[in-house]
Parts: sequence; C-alpha cells; structure tokens
Amino acid sequence: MRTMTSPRLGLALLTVLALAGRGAGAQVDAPHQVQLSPKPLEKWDLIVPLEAWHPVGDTIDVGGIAFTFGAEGRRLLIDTDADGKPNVRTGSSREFVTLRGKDESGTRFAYSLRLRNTPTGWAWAPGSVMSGRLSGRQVRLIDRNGNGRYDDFGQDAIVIGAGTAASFLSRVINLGGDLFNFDVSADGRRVTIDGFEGETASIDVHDRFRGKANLIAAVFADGELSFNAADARRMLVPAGEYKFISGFARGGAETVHIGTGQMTTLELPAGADVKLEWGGPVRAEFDYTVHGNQLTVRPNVNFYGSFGEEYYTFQPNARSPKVIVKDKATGRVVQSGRFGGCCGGGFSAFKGKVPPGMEFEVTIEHNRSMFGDIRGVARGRRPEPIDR
Ligand SMILES: [Ca+2]
Ligand SMILES: [Ca+2]
Repeated sequence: MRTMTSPRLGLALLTVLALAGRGAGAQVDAPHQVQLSPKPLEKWDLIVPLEAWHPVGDTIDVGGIAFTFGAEGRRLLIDTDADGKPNVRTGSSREFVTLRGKDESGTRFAYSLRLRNTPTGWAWAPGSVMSGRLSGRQVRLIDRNGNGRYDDFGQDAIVIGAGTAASFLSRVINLGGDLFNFDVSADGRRVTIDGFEGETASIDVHDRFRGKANLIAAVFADGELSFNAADARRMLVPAGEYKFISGFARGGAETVHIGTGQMTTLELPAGADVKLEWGGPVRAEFDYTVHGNQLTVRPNVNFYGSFGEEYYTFQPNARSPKVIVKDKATGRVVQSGRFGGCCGGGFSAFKGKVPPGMEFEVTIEHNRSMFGDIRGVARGRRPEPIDR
C-alpha cells in the first residue's frame, strides 16, 4: 500500500540552502571502545523503525541456546533458563519474560521478550536493549530483527542520546553533532567508534515541517547508514542517497506514524544543507465502487503530506472522515455521511445510494488538529465487484 509511485515530488520541493563544499567530518580520534550491558525495558517506550513482531514458534535462539516454547490452551509455557523444564506460564494476552543463559564464551546474558497474543497466535518483539554510555551519551541497541545478535547493520536498531526514537543500526553514527564510524560485537557487549572521514551533508526536518506537531522520529537510510534526523535541528550525515523509512510525530494528545508513502529518494550530495519541506497540507486518497446504484467507499484512505510522505494510525482516532457525494452537473449534495465504527476496530465502509445515470463525484472531508482541514480526492472508481 505504501509504495513509491510518484516521481513528481523530487528535488523540486527541497530547499538547498547552501553548497558550502564542506568536506571531512569530525576530527579523527583514536578508536574508542565501551562496554554495553543488557537492560530490560518492561515499560517499552522506544519507537523502532518498521518494528517487527515475530511469530512465536517452538524455540527462540539467543546466545547459541534454543529456548523452548510450548502451548497450554491460550497460555505459553516457556523454559526461560534452558534447563529443559518449562518454568514460566504466561497470562492469556500479554507477558514480559527474560531468557537467561551463558553464551559460548561462558558469559552470562539476559534477553527479554515482549509477548502478545494476537488473532493469529502469539508474537514477540525484543523487550531489552544493550545499553551503555558513549562520550557521555546514552546508547541503546535493539535486536530489531530478533535473531539474538546486535550487529545486523541496516536491520537492527540504535537509539542515541536521551530520546526514545531509534534509527536502523548504522555504520556511521552522529554523536553530539560529530560523525563516527561505529562497530559492535554480535553479543552487543563491545562497541567501537572512531572519527569518520568523508563527504558530509546535513538535513533539517524540523524547520519547514508544516503541522502542529513535534517530530520525534524521522528515520532515513542509505544502505547500512541510518539516522534519526529528528534528533537534531540540523543533522550532519555522510553524503548519500537516502530513503525515508519511517517517522513519528506528537501534537498535544495526538500522535501519528509517518511512512514512506510516495516519497522519492532524498539526494544529499557532499556539502548539501537541506531543509525538508513536508507536513501539511495533507490530502486524502481513496477508492470507491458502484454496483447498480449502490455506492461503497471503503475506509482504507491514505493520507499524504506535501512531500509525498504518508500519515497513518492517527491516535486518538476521533471522528471518522466525512464522505460527500455531489451531482457533477449541479454541484448539489446527493449523499453525505461518515464511515462507521471507530476507535480500535478501525472504520467500516460508507454505503450510499446514487441516482441511476447521474454523473457524480465523491470527496472526503476530514480534520486533524495537527494538520487542520484535509481534503480527499478519489483515486477513481474501481471495477465493480463480482456479485455475492
Ligand atoms: Ca527451566
Ligand atoms: Ca539482530
């Protein structure tokens, strides 16, 4: 659904303020190594790009040990210390457990899981991080892809500083405004940094974001490089061709996720100093079908920002979008109403009648405190469904 389809939003909307020709990045320091240690986060508050929940199978492998999982009705039986006997019986909906063992080198480890029961069975995501301090700043690593290792660049995740939003695990990190090469051991215990040398560029995602919201996450990636550009007013990165991965914004009590949508590649050539123009005005796109005189507008509406980025999962869900059907010839409203349902279960389709033979147009009106009025245009009438 969130595919790159539109090439029309390219560099045109970018404001390239200066090509200062900035060359080398941070000064080169001697390699610096620090130790990280596991930290459970039972009240998980980290925002992980494209966070994955993995189906619970018979085992989960961490540190060379296969921890076994069994079922007892709607509950799970888990052998969290790998002694061959299940010792944790979960509740029926969610659980937080910590697996413990010794890895091949004899080092004790702990690895926590967030577990939840879904309509398709139990699923898990990491519930602990490898945590430590690097040049005075907190660094936390997340085994995002759930393989028990912390060194999957471009797949695992890292949070740098006091914020809560992660980028993908990156070969280069921005620590307090300077760039460093970054390496980590598979067990996540040893992190090494040294000064990055290379062409750089910078991106500011805040200054020209239109919306009553604070950007918490704006994650970009170029191969094994990734940054949460929302972490700084002006984020210094290695020059490259970045793809927007995901974002998160909060305005008052309202939150929203941001997806790639129709965004194209973001060129950050050496020396570029880019302010991203995005956010509002937001437009909605939707489909409808007509069967006889029965009009159906499905609630899978897409909301796109001015750079093509997509906004989804607004919380709280508030009132559903309004659907308006007008006679094309006279502009008269012949039908209006809202999607049904709300809040948690998602919206249900709007169904209405259109007079036979009438040329009509369907629009959507919506309002979000972050973006104000949102207008919706139909992508077009879809083929009529087969009779059921
Ligand atoms: Ca056991
Ligand atoms: Ca991993």
